[in-house]
Amino acid sequence: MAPNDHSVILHHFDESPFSEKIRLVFGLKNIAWTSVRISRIMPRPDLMPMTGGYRRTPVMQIGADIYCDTQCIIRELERRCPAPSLFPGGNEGLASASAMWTDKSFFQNAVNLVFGSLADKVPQSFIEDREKLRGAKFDVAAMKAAIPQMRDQFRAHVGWIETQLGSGGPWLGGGAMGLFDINAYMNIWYVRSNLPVADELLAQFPNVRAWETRVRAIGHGTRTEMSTAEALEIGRRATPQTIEVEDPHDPNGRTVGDLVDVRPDDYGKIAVRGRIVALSAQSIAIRRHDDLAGDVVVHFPRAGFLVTPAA
Ligand SMILES: N[C@@H](CCC(=O)N[C@@H](CS)C(=O)NCC(=O)O)C(=O)O
Repeated sequence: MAPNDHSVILHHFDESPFSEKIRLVFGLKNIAWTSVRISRIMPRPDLMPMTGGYRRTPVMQIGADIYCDTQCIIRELERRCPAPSLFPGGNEGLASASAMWTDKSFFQNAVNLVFGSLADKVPQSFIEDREKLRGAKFDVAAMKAAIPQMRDQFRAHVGWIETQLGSGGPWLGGGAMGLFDINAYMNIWYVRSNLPVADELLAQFPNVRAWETRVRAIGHGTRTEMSTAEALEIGRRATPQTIEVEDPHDPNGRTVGDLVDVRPDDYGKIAVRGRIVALSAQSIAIRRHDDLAGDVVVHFPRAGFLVTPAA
């Protein structure tokens, strides 16, 4: 059955840990979604017209509304599909803020551990692509040399999960699975998927191992495949659905209609330019036009992103 223009499309690749977070949200909420598999490295000629250059993975598309970054994707999924909630015991602030731990220091630790261990097996084309992404050397030899320290740090991060599960459980937020679990699980999944030594690294954490099995059992909802070209065509035909929302408390006096550049503050710092449609403390949506994608609205989170007036 052909998905309609308002179904949820995820642009992702199977090995992507950030995409695994979203696939688990689909599982938890039992969402039927459309999978568009993108290449692990650039170019992504059917996706860039819609994002305006944002190149990180995953990206969610609903018609001509494009959601960048897992923070933003998760917020939108919770809004559209509120049950079951990602915040079953409350704790929405804490669970959301946990991404600043899991997606940054914990993730960098896991990345260094994975690529340091794969070292010689990492293709040169991948290394070159990720150097462009980082704007810095992707030094697998240095990562290999740092494996002992990365193991120490990985153990410390996993130790927090073990302690938390031991003090309540069976989930990180208490009695039901939620975003806390999905955020924390991402890096464990990533290390497990890539390194046979994961068994040894996790051996001393019985709570974590039992919890991992419970998280995995949630699955990925119902997945249907679509090509990148079909997704672009859906974007081109659709009209963005985002309504205008001002933020009277914007610290910089920004307002709907302002022309701005939005970019990540850590890596993949490509600016996407557009006119503000909606603003809040946690989100910004900008309207842009592209010859291939037509009119689109691109959504970003605020934490971890820079918004600057377009020069
Ligand atoms: N903060 C972003 C990080 C996403 C991220 O770093 N994804 C990795 C893949 S898992 C990536 O973008 N790699 C480079 C690429 O796919 O172009 C998010 O939450 O979505």
